[in-house]
Amino acid sequence: MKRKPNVAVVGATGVVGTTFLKVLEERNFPFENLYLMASSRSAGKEVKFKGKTYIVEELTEHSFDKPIDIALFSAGGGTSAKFAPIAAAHGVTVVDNSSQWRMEKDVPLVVPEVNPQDISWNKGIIANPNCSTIQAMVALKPLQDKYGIKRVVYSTYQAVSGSGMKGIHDLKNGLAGDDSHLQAYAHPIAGNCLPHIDVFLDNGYTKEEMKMINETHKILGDDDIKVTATTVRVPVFDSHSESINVELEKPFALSDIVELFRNSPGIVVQDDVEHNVYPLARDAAGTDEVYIGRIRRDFSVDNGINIWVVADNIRKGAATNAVQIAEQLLESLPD
Ligand code: NAP
Ligand code: 3JN
Repeated sequence: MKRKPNVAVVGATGVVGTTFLKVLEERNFPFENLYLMASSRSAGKEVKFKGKTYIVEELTEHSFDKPIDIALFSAGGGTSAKFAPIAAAHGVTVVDNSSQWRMEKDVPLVVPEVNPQDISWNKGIIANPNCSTIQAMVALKPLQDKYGIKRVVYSTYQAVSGSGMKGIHDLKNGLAGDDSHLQAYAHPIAGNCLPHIDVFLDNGYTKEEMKMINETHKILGDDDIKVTATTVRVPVFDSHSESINVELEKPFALSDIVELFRNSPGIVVQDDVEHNVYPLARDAAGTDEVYIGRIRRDFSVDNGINIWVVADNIRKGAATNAVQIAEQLLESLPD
C-alpha cells in the first residue's frame, strides 16, 4: 500500500452503513480522512468511530469536490443512481451496495472469494451483489470450477434485517403481539413465512428472485447455467439461510465435495448430522464466513447435490463483502 486513502461512507446512519463502520474498525482499515454522509435528516448527527467523534454531513452534488479515494455506498438505488456517477467523475472509486448498477455491462459485480479479478476493469463503480447471491456464490464457485454447473434451484429463508430498520420493527412488534402498524411487509412476519421479497414482476417472480438469477449468471460468467429461485422472508432477525440444489456437469464423490468446501476460501463446513450439527442463522450472526452443511446427494437426478448455506446477510451479504473489495483497491491506490 502506497498511502492511506480518504474514505467516505454514504448511508452511514443506516443498518448497512453502521455495519460498514463496525467492519472497517474491526479490520483496521487504513484511512487518512473519513467522511460520513447521509440525507439531510441525519446531517449534524454525531457518530463515534475509533474513539473519535464524526459529524454526519448531508450528501450533495458537492460532497465529492474534496479529495476522496473510496466511497462505500448503502443509501438505496435512487441515491446511488444520482451520486455514484458524480463521485466516479471526481476520481472516486465507488463500492455500491444497491442493485442500481449490478447488471450494467461496464460495472464489475464482485464477490472477492469468487471473481476478485473483475475489480481491475472497474470504471469508477464496483457493485456489491445482493446478500442472497453473495453467500450462494461463495458456495457455488468451487463446485463450478471442479465439476461444472448445469442447473441451480435456490430456496431462501431470509432474515428481517435485510429489510432495514422497518423489517426489524415489524418482527419485534409482532413478537410482542402487535401487528397493527406494519412498516415493511404486506402481512405479519411473526409466526409467518412470506414468499414475497421486493416487488412482484410481470413474469410472476419477485425482483429478489430475479436478482439472484441474473447476478448468478454475471458473477459465474456463464449464462447457460439454468437457475431458478423462490425467496422467502422468515421471522429471523439476522442471517439468511438457503437451500441450494445443484446439478453438476460431472460425477462426484460426496466426500470429495465436503473436502472441496473445507479447502475453499470463506467457507466453514458444519456437517455432522449425528450430533445435530448444521449451520444455524443465530450462530452465523455477527460473523463473516459462509457456513455449509446438510451436504447430501440429490438422488432424483444425475450428479445432483443439496446443500444448506447460511451467512450474516448484513456482514458477508453487504458490509464485509464491500470492505473486502475496498481492501483490494488499496493495492492500486495512486500516489
Ligand atoms: P436503512 O437502514 O434504511 O438506511 C438507509 C441509509 O441511507 C441511511 O443512512 C439514510 O440516511 C441514507 N439515505 C437515504 N436517503 C438518502 C439520500 N437521499 N441521500 C443520502 N443518504 C440517504 O437501509 P439499509 O438496510 O442500511 O440499506 C441501505 C441500502 O443498502 C438499501 O437500500 C440497499 O440498496 C442496500 N442493501 C443491500 C443489501 C445487499 O443485499 N447487498 C442488503 C441490505 C441493503 P438518513 O439517516 O439521513 O435517513
Ligand atoms: O431483502 C433482503 O434480504 C435484502 C435486501 C436488499 C435490498 C433492499 C433494498 C433495496 C436491495 C438490494 O440490495 O438488492 C435494494 C436495492 O438496492 O435494490
